[in-house]
Amino acid sequence: MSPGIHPARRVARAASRAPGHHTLAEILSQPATWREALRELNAGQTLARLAAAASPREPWLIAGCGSSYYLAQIVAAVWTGLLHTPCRALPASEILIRPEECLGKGPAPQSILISRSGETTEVLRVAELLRRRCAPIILGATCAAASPLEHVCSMTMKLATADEKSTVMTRSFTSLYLALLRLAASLGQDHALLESFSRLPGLVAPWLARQEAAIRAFGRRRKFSNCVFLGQGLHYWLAQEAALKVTEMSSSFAQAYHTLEFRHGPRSIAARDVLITFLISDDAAAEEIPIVGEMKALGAVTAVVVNRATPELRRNSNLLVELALDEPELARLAATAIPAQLLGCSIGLRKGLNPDKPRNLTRVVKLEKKAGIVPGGSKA
Ligand code: F1P
Repeated sequence: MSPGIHPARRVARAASRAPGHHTLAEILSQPATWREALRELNAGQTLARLAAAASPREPWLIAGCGSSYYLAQIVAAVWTGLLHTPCRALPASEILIRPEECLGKGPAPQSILISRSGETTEVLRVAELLRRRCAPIILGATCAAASPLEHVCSMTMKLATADEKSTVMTRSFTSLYLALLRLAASLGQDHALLESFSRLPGLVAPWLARQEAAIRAFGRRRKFSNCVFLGQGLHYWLAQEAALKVTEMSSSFAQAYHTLEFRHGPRSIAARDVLITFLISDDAAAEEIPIVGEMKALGAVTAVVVNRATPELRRNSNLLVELALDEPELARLAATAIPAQLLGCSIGLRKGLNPDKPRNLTRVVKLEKKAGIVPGGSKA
């Protein structure tokens, strides 16, 4: 035991070494982090520079890897709706493997590259490719205060306050989401959405304080052989991200489907040791809610994340997480992402793993320079 260290500091130091300490702290810090990250965005020049440079009604290309790719898919759907222009999301690897198919023959489209670290090789190489293909805008979206990404992008949105010690993306994911949502709400002049950003952190903080213990206890209580996440529309990509969180933090099998697609075959895996989590959307709730009861009848363990619960959901959910937020669904989506983060962390701890140091993972995926799909051997 180190002599001379104040007992309180000894306790704090021991706590900081506890498995999952950083990951859990980052998950629980999200409402406060969102407030700071949005303040950082408002204080920066990204919004003004983007508004000046963006071509309205021109398409956008949005790319990333891992969680940042799933975020790219969510942002592409949101930007398409708010800007009324086609926005397409792709994994960075696909653009490198099939540049002509992804970028067409002429100049590349205005683009957004999402990378928490700003160091992921595939993303950097897409940035170089977009420059060679004369993309009019290459907006980097990162949580790194300084990174190679900003040197290859034409402008960079940096949310350093949302960066993490952890390997797994949690608050960086939701903060980058809210910042990119804020940009589109401003460009698309969606005033109701714009007003929600200042309220959201103050509404989600007490909600999270009330919900987190029950969600974590639920993840610890049972042993699941498989975790399924279901969602329609935007929630499908949030379901993909949720499945990745559980896989990364707990080295567990997890997969995502469109909710109504689950009936067309995958439901064959419903069983007593399978957790099926429903991310209920506003516009498809009437079609999604009956499936919760169907899966419960097959013996599966059901968890539901919904804005307003119904008596049917209360009857058929083993875990019900109700947001009860009178805010636009696009703003609520950041809160909808949190239960799966907590589940992944608690399932990992239950398995005796350390979510702060996920098995087989590194915080950044860096590729050696070699011939093949990427420059140094790119076909582009
Ligand atoms: C992307 C990423 C993460 C994944 C892991 C490895 O990183 O693939 O999504 O969870 O941390 O890196 P980045 O490009 O967003 O830094």
